[in-house]
Amino acid sequence: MEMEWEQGSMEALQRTVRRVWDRVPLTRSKMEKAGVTPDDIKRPEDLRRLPFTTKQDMRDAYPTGLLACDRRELVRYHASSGTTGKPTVVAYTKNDIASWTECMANCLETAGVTADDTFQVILGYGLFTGALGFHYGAEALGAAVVPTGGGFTERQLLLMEDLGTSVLTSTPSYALHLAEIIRERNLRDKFPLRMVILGGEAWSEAMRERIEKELEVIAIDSYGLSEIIGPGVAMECGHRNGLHLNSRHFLCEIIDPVTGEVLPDGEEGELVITTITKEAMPLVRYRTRDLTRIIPEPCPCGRTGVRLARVKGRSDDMIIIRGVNVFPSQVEALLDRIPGLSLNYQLEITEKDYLKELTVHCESEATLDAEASAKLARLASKKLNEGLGIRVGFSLLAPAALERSTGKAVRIKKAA
Ligand code: DLL
Repeated sequence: MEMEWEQGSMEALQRTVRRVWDRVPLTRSKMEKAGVTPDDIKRPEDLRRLPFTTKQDMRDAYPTGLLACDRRELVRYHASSGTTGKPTVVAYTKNDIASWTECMANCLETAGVTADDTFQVILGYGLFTGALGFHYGAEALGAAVVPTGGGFTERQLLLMEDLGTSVLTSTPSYALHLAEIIRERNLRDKFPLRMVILGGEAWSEAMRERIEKELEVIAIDSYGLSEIIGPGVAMECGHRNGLHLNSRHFLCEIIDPVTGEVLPDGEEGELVITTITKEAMPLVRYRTRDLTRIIPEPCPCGRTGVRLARVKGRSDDMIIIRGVNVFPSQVEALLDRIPGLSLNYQLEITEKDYLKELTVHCESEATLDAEASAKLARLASKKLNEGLGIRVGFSLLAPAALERSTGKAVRIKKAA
């Protein structure tokens, strides 16, 4: 299969490979093991000769072992929550922030945002890449940004009305929650909202339809991940039938998650991304663990680059609650620090008012009386909320209440 690349992509890939070879020992030693050097990368097919970079590599290199620049060139850090209590840290140079801004501005233009829009950012500001990515991109495009951040529904509604918000970005679950309230209170006529840009978690076509109908808007899918840059990796156009990859900055492949073989266009597998413009933390063949496929047919909008189907979900067990990533093992590490709790636990995910909620069920080590149980449950609840940074439910179980597994434990409780 002949790969179609943008002009300049080959040179950009060669520069990136040379950069990690020269500056990132971990990646260089993987390349040496794979028997490939920067000089071997001459044609698009040679991309496949390069070793994968994995989430485990990011963990092993915590916090900045994959840096490919001098520390003094850094201007920003972001982080996403990790499995062992340690987050995955990502870093940016000035040029990286400029590329990211360009990526986001491109993406927003693809979605149909213009300088005339008032753009409300309903995503978390802070270590999460979501809000600041959209923020910079929308400003660069000339839109008027309203940086409300996540939550505080009443204030969101107030500012949407008073400032005339025409486009907002949030997670799909929050957008649906907002839509419900707007309908209940009959507020739809109060603002000129015309578009919502949604991402950060997997969502279905059914969810899109509901949001579009409820809010009388178009809902655009937006994809990205911190390790690669944040949001701004790929975005849908107004046709809403696949995500246009930002091909000037990223190369993508779809692989069989088990064998690692590159799959032909159209087949579903794990998305692998190579960054070709990043300076601080360029990643070669990063295994995203996200499942999708390349849509081979051209988009009616006329854009010719790579188009990805909606990301179906992750190939592993990550749970995303209100845009925040939660891993079972991360919960485990927190439970482990609470005296009196066993490590026999299960996570239950429910949906309330279209928002995902997480409940942690965990056994106590010993049989406790009512007062001691209540005290332990309160402590566990507090520690979990603090440790995860989101509100979670907690239920204390008696010893041996959960079914034991002979193989891997079932950490995610099946719906009844
Ligand atoms: O969620 C970046 C982002 C923020 C993208 C806002 C779009 C909008 P992380 O916290 O590192 O970064 O989580 C990245 O979230 O690997 C996917 O599993 C999932 N994800 C992100 N966007 C989508 C989407 C941000 N549109 C991880 N559809 C990714 C499905 C998505 N899953």
